[in-house]
This record gives sequence, structure tokens and C-alpha cells, in this order.
Amino acid sequence: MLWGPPESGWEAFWRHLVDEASWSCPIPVMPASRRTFASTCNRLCGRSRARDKHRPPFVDPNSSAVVSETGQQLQIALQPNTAAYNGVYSNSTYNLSGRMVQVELAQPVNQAGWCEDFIQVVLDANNYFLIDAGSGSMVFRSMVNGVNNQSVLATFDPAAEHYWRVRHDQTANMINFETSADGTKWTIRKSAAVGFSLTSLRFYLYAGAWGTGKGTPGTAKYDNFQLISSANARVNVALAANGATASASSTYSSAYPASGTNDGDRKGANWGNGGGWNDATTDYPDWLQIDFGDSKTINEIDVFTIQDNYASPSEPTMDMIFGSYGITAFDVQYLNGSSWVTLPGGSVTGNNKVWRKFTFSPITTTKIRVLVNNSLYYYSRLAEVEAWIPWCQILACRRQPIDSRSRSPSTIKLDCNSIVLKLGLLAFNAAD
Ligand SMILES: [Ca+2]
Ligand SMILES: [Ca+2]
Repeated sequence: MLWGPPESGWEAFWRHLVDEASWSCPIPVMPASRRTFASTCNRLCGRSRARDKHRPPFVDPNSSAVVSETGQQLQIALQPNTAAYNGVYSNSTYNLSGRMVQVELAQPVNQAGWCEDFIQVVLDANNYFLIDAGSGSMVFRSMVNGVNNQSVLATFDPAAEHYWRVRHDQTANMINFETSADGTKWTIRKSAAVGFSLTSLRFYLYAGAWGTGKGTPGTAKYDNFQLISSANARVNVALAANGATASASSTYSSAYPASGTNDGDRKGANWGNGGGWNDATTDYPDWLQIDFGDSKTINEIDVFTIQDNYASPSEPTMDMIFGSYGITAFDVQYLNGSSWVTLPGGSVTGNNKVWRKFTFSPITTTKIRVLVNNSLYYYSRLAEVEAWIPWCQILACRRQPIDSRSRSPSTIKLDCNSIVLKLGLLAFNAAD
């Protein structure tokens, strides 16, 4: 029987797309119109929801496709020669703004025909994003107000398209459909305008077969489902725009203010006119401090000193070196209670790099500083200081108990830097 009614957190319900024979609407004929199948389903989904707004579409415990969790993988085993769909979806809704949802397709169903794998990000039956692999090809679909905008990748390679994701690019306000062989390097397969509100979406993972099914349909295996921030959504808590304040041990004049180091410009443009900090003493140490204004958890600090061509600086790269005015020895520190502590690996000597990046296990603090022990040409000079929060601080990610009926209540894994929502927390249970 079905679990009822929806509860907070993740909980899976059986999702079953009814056998084609029981549909009242025309069923597309394999293979040319396979691509219209999901939209047909979703028309029916809308009808289903009209009966019970709390239920996802096609919740049906009688699907022959068997959903299970094995080794923290979601597995959906299709039955021979049978048209049936099944899977799981998030009971809670999530905000996709500035985020991306991704999954590893550890094993696709038989690609010889009739059978398909899906990830779907759903507002309602007429508004959703979908990635689908079936019959050896892939579909990337943006459905907005019932209008289908999709692209087809003619050849689905399970190794090359091993990871799938739907990513919201917040800067461009576009949805990107992407695939990856290794989960690191991604290829954009389709981009589409957002088209509907992203603030309250559900995630579906399912698989199935239509038509006559297949004699050996296989089993879909999904793993490493994640909802994480899009790359451009990281937060620099050192920015004045984010509430931080910069101060310094001394300032040469009002033309070289500490506030030049947390204005978002790494180059130090407008040097001598507010673009960066220059201290007032020819001895050391000096310090440049960033007060976050609140306690923040960070795992990366970036320090940018002045470029040789300070009158016409370019965007810094990790390889850019200086030989004229930059800081050559410094400690990157954070406030621990009332003491300044140097970060692991945060003590630098012999520096000639314009940009130094420091990454470390997350720390929580209210202030950081750069303690300058030496520099070229008499004074300490900094163009920018950044402090970045880890992914897990960006999401309002809740580690909450799994439904008590789950057989695997201990399989939640939250990785601090990526927030891995292991599929084991999808609390489906075949016995229910
Ligand atoms: Ca700056
Ligand atoms: Ca000094």
C-alpha cells in the first residue's frame, strides 16, 4: 500500500506510470514517437494530481518495476516484456535557484529499445526539466506552460554521459542540461530560459519501459544524487557588499583605503584612488583585517597583491607574478576566540605571486587578516582579500531523520563540500 500523507524531508513513494493499455489517450507508436511518451505521461499526471493534490503522478504500488536500494544505489528493475514505470521522488520541494541537481547513472536500462531512464525536475505537469536516455539516444527537455522545447543527442554513450545534471546559471538566468563522464568536466547539451519559478521543485528518478517492453529490459541504477550550488553561486563573505568591513594597521592616506581590498575588484584598478590598500609605515608587520560582521564558516581565502603594472592592471591569474611592489612574506590568519591563528599552510615567504589561494578544512570565525611581514618597495599593498564559504553553508540543507519505515535509516551522507544526498535516504520500502 502507499505511504501517506506526505511528510517533511525525503520520502519516496512508488511512482508508476500506468500500463499503456489502461490509458485513455492515444499512445504513441514505437519507435519514432518515443519522445512524446513522457509528455503524454505528464498530461495524465496532471489529471492524477487533480484528484489528489498531495500525490505525485502515477503513484501505484502495483507497478511491476521493482524499486530497491542496494549499496546506497537506487535500483529499478524492469520486468520482461512489460510496460511499466517506477521510481522515487522527493517528497519535499527544493529551490533550484543558483543550484544544480545531478545524478550518476551507474547503469542504464537496456538501450535496445522500449526502455528508458529519467531524471526530472518538476514544478507541475506542464512545467519541468527532464533528461532521458532510451533506445540509445538522449533527450534534454524544457517544458514551460506545456510547450515542449527539447534537444536530442543522437547517440547515448553510457560511459561518456555517465553523470547528468540540470544546472541553473544564476548570472545568465538560464537552465543548462549537462552530461559528464567523470562528474567533474561537464558538457552543456542544451540551454533554455528558466520559464517558471524555481523555488519549489521536486526531483524524480525513475525508469521504465513502454510498448511491448523488452525481453531483457535490465535494471537502472542511480547513485550520488546531489543538490548543490551552481559554480557561480558561491559566496565571498569578505565582500563589503555581503556585510564585511575592512580595516588596517595603518593607511598611507585616504587614497589607499582598506576598503579597496573588499570591493570585489581583484585587479586593484584605480590604484591611488581608492582601488587598494597601502600601509603607512616602512617597517613590519602590518595587517589588513576583514570583519565579517557575523560568524562565518569558510574554507578558502584568496589574497591579491598589487600588480607591477598597477596603472593598467589585468585580471589576475594563478600564474601572474610581480617584481616591483607586492607583498613577499605574510601570514593568513583567523580569529579564534581572542587569538589570531595562522591557517594551516597560511604562512608564506619568498612570494612573487599576485594571487595566492588558501584552502583548508572549514573554520568558523568572525574575522580574518593578512599579517604582512615583508614586501617590495617599502610598503604593504593589497588589491583584494576574499573569503569563501563551502557549499554546505550555502544550502539550507537539513540532516533530518528518515522516515521510520525505512529499512536503511543510516545512509544519509552529507559531504561538507558537495552535500551528497545519498540515494539511501530515499526511504522507499518494497514491503510497504
Ligand atoms: Ca579591490
Ligand atoms: Ca609597514
